[in-house]
Amino acid sequence: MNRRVVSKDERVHHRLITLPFSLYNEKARWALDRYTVPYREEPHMPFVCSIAVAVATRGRGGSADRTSSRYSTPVLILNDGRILTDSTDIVHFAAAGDDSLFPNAEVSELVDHYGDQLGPYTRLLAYWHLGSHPGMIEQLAADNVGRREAWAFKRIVPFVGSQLTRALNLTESGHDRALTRLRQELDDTASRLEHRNYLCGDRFTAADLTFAALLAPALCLTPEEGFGAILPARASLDEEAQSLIREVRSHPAGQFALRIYAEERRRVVA
Ligand SMILES: N[C@@H](CCC(=O)N[C@@H](CS)C(=O)NCC(=O)O)C(=O)O
Repeated sequence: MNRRVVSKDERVHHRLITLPFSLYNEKARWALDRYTVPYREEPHMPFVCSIAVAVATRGRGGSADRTSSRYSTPVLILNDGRILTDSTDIVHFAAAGDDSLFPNAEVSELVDHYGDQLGPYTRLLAYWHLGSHPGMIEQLAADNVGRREAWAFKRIVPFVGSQLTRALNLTESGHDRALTRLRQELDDTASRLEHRNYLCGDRFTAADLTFAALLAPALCLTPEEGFGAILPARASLDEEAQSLIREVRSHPAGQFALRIYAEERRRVVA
């Protein structure tokens, strides 16, 4: 899949280092696409993406937070040398000049809330199910990163698997807690939406973008639905994973995220 060439003008592109199928990366990519920021994506697999970040930032990385390490993605290397190492910073950068994406503190608080309270749990559930499907992470590599990296990644899958298990607490109790937290966030989000069309009122904001992007793996969105990378085909998943996806897709908050993708993921704001 060739997603590297976004800008026609090679002189002005920024570099976006990603873990392509990751939710925080999708959030950043969505904002850059929306505001037609010229960038070239450099997609990498787990672990490899951290090395790419270390190299691009000359070892400095960004700052760790509750959900990530100093070497997490997305990282946007601007063509003037500045480096943005957090998805929310990248969304702010992309939307600069358009106040409608971050109109007030409520929106910013909700963006942070979903970053802390939704993203880590959809991510854990996605890796949990990935781990129970032999060969699937290799297929993700084949579908989303360069051929050479996909080939090399196959050789380090066991090592990356054990790193992910440790870093994300991929245990039975971690899984159960993630499921409980995901369901809680879905219910809370649906309550917010009872009397409004968007999470913070009557207009699309960064809160809607963040919620939809961070829920994307649990919806198992396709490129046709607007997702900017390739997730496993739903039909290739076992019944437990498919049933979770059905549950999320039919939940009012999941329905909302699907609507936001359909209406806003390909919208371009001049
Ligand atoms: N708060 C960060 C979270 C980013 C994050 O957790 N990225 C993950 C991918 S989903 C990652 O790169 N993990 C590898 C690592 O942290 O070393 C953001 O919003 O940018």
